[in-house]
Amino acid sequence: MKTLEIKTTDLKKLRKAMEKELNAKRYEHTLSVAYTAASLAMVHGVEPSKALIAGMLHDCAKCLSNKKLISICEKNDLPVSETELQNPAALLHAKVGSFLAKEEYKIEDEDILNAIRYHTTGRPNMSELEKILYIADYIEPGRKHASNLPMIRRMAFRDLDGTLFKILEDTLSYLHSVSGHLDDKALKTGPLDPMTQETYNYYKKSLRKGQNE
Ligand code: DGI
Ligand code: FE
Ligand code: FE
Repeated sequence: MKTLEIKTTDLKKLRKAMEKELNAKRYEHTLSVAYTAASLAMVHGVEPSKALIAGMLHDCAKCLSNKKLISICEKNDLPVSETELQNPAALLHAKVGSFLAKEEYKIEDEDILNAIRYHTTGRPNMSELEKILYIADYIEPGRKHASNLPMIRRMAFRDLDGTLFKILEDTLSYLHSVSGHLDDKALKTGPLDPMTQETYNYYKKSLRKGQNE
């Protein structure tokens, strides 16, 4: 396992910065995600301190306005898709968060930066840390409304890919249900990001392949 040196003082600094940057509810969520991710990392052979940092910073851009999110992207040549423009709060905070993690909070570890970058949509062929952050964000103790939570929480400590797929399935079905029409592109939450669908397709195929082997 590749270890990452993280000083307690650094972690304390990040925590304080998040307390300042986020509203109270988002800060509580952040702490819960950080420690849930660290616990998952311990079970699945990933460096816990990496998971802790990824969790601590994953929503660092969540309390920025849509205008600010878009202007950070424009100023720094971060590409913004049509879909992201329609729901910047949900879809751009991960991309901008990853950018800020590197530039403001001086995180150099690419795996941590990618975990933050893809924590909302996932992506095909995710690293173990990327999966852990994606899952921790969904199962942290403060989450209450997602479907199948007790089952998904248990599963997360045994089977990362299966859990990831179940969450993707439930997220897609949630995103469609708020619109009421499975084929309605104009979802209330903004359109589906093609990456969410690609991630779902990828894991559906890879899990099926695993079962047939
Ligand atoms: O930032 P959090 O609220 O902790 O959670 P998150 O970053 O996973 O997701 C923010 C929201 O984005 C969540 O309600 C699910 C939603 N989401 C995930 N994939 C897509 C999406 N929303 C849209 N419009 N399109 C997607 O593909
Ligand atoms: Fe988020
Ligand atoms: Fe989150």
